[in-house]
Amino acid sequence: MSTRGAFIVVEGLDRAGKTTQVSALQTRLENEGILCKLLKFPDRTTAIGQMIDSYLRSQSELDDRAIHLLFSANRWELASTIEKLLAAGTTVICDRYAFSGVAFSAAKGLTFEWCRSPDVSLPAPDLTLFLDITPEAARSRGGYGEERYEKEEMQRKVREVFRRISSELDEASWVTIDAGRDLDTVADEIWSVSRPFTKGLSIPIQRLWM
Ligand code: Z5A
Repeated sequence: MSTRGAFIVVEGLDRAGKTTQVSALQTRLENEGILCKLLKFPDRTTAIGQMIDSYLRSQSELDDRAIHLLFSANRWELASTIEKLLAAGTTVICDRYAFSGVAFSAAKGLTFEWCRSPDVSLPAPDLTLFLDITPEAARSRGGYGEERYEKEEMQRKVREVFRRISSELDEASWVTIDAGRDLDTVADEIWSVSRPFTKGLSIPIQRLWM
């Protein structure tokens, strides 16, 4: 098999610096001449994404299971695009993915197994970088905002579910990064962990939770 691009996901709590760090990683990849594409979930630009956006802003109400399935459908909308990009040799960087889906819905009380099921067999990340930050440190970055889940108690529960997710995954594909440090230190660690993956992979695209 010829080489393909790597699928790198950045996960973490609110204010952990995901958006800042995916952008820094994209810049480093481009500077090295590595083809890359940056994606973000939820993708609020699609019809499904607009329903999610309205829910997150508390402009609409939805059953917990219904919103969970919409978040998953939002990923399935882009699954074939991700596969095509990887097959074409492009490194795909993704700001949040299915792990956030499980973490936030399970934190609300839905069962872990039920939360995972709609995302089973999505393209699996080759590497997930979990930006870990304490709720206290996150608060010091400007406090929680206006959106539905931006509350300290919710973020604490989400952090616990992320711990469970990481304990059940292959250690080589899930790397926890201390995101409470300064921006450049975090960016340097992300780069050193990601770099080997960006040379191209010769294994087939893996399937999530299979
Ligand atoms: N959600 C879900 O329920 N189910 C799903 O399936 C998915 C998501 C995919 C929206 O996500 C919500 O959807 C989210 C999970 C749920 N709810 N919550 N919480 P989103 O990704 O659109 O929004 P977000 O995660 O809340 O993004 P955010 O607030 O923008 O956080 P961030 O991207 O991690 O941080 P940032 O924007 O890069 O940085 C935040 C601030 O900190 C900013 O001022 C930076 O300049 C500063 N910063 C960043 N790094 C540092 C360092 N190292 N030191 C100091 N200051 C820093």
